[in-house]
Amino acid sequence: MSLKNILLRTISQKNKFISLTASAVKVSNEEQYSHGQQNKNYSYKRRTVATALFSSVIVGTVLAEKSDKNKKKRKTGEKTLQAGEKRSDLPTFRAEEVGKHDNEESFWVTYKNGVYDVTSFLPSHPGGEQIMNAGGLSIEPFWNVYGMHKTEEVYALLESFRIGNLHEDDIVDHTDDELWVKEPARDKRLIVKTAKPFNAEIPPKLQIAYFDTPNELFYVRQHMPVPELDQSSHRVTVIVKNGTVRSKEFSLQQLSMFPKATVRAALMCAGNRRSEMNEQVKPVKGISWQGGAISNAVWEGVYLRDVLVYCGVDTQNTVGKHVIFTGSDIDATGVNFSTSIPLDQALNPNGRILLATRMNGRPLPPDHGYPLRVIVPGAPAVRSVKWLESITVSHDESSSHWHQKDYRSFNASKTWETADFASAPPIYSLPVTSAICDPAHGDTVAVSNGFVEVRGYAYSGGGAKILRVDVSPDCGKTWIQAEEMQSDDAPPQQHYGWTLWTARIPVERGQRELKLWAKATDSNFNTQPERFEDIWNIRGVLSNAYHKIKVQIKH
Ligand SMILES: Nc1nc2c(c(=O)[nH]1)N[C@H]1C(S)=C(S)[C@@H](COP(=O)(O)O)O[C@H]1N2
Ligand SMILES: [Mo]
Repeated sequence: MSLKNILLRTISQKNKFISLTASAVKVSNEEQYSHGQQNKNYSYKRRTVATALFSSVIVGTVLAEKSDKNKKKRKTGEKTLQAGEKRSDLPTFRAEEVGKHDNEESFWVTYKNGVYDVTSFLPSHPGGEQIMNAGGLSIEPFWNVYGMHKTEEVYALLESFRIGNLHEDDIVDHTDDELWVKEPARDKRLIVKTAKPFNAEIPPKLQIAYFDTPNELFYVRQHMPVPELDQSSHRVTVIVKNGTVRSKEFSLQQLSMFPKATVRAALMCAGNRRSEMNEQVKPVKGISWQGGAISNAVWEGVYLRDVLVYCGVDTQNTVGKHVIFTGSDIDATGVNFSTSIPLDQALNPNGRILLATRMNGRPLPPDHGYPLRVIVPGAPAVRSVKWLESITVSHDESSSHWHQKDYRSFNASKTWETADFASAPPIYSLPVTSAICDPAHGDTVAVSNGFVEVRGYAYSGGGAKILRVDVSPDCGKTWIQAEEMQSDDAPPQQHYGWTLWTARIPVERGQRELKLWAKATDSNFNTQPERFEDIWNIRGVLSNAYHKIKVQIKH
């Protein structure tokens, strides 16, 4: 096979690999601050890959030829530099420049600070064409998978091809790559906010294209790598702490003995629309979600309430008690993801809380909690713990970082210095919100019969239903009610799906620009606040002010 063909074949592989590895997006400092996931001590099993052959014979030969210089250095007592260490005698290259050298004519790779021209090594690479995947890139993520490279000899061989230093700003830390190589494949249409952990929103025009969001387009919010679980061996333990501690373990098979339950529920991250608060008022900490951290699905499983009652939970004395949900994903310090809700809320039949195994008629995808997750409809999605491992009824809330130091409510004057997380109320429900999905801010829109069509979603937490969506074409002087509303027919108190809406806005002849404001009203007759200023908070949660955009008009 010619190198050209190899290249063509490997380009698609390479793209796949890149999307799973470090390159694209780094976790923002804010997120690291709040979730501490930058530590490298994850206890995941190292991935071993048996596919690549590595012939020490060939390496030996090449080494003998190429590392003469190094040996001489050692003999003369000169300090030998570690592989990838910075060398002041060599020029500096930007990653962009290195990236151009990804073909058989000129083939460069990087390793830590080092830039290497390994073009002449290509024909003798023991792993054959595999090396083409690393063209113009760091070889670290690849060597983290193909661990047989991590020997003195290979490092020395690499160093013999050294031509320069990688610019400091372009050096990416790959030491934890192996945690991420098993991440599931993701739909390319998702808008990636951070790659590790994977956080992505659904593009607005796809949000309104389906009432129930296809599983592969459902927004994804991870704090850690996705754990690998199996539905046949998975167990969930229910622990009831009530003076004595009793616990019961359930396989998924055993769980399926409870009456089957189906609920249509949108999940919305408490940080949805955070970017608007961030841009319109002042900076907040957190992933800069636009309006795409909400999606809608039909979930199947069994009611949490039924399982708790079966396990002997006292349904009368509920005040002051909590239900802690723990997932299988663990952070750098070995702590499992966990959060809790009040027991009262967990037992409320209207709450329709599920232990769900299916999403839109299919098993849960790994990204959404396979094989088991909680769905707490109408609550911020953080309470819907994925990869559910245990359920604990306790006098205490979850002690986890995610429960204690995040997803709590503060007023607009609280700062990171003055905010007291311990006394701030945890967010267990969601306020009414809406967003315009089509057109997008800045779009040029066509007029048809004197109208512009505007489409979006609206949603409210706690089982409230959307009653009305209003759009203003003149900064609030007049409001036009959306005429088409698509929603689930569940009654108020139990209404957990979102509403998709369409409004028709009249425009004048010759009008070039249109400002649009959208707000929704729910079945409690709560409506969105106008300004982000009044609801600003340090974490940028519950960012539900009017959605305001501006578009150009084409007649
Ligand atoms: N085990 C576990 N559950 C979790 C999370 C997580 O990181 N680990 N993230 C939570 C948050 S903050 C959100 S917004 C939702 C996102 O659910 P989705 O990825 O299925 O959209 O999952 C919640 N459940
Ligand atoms: Mo979230």
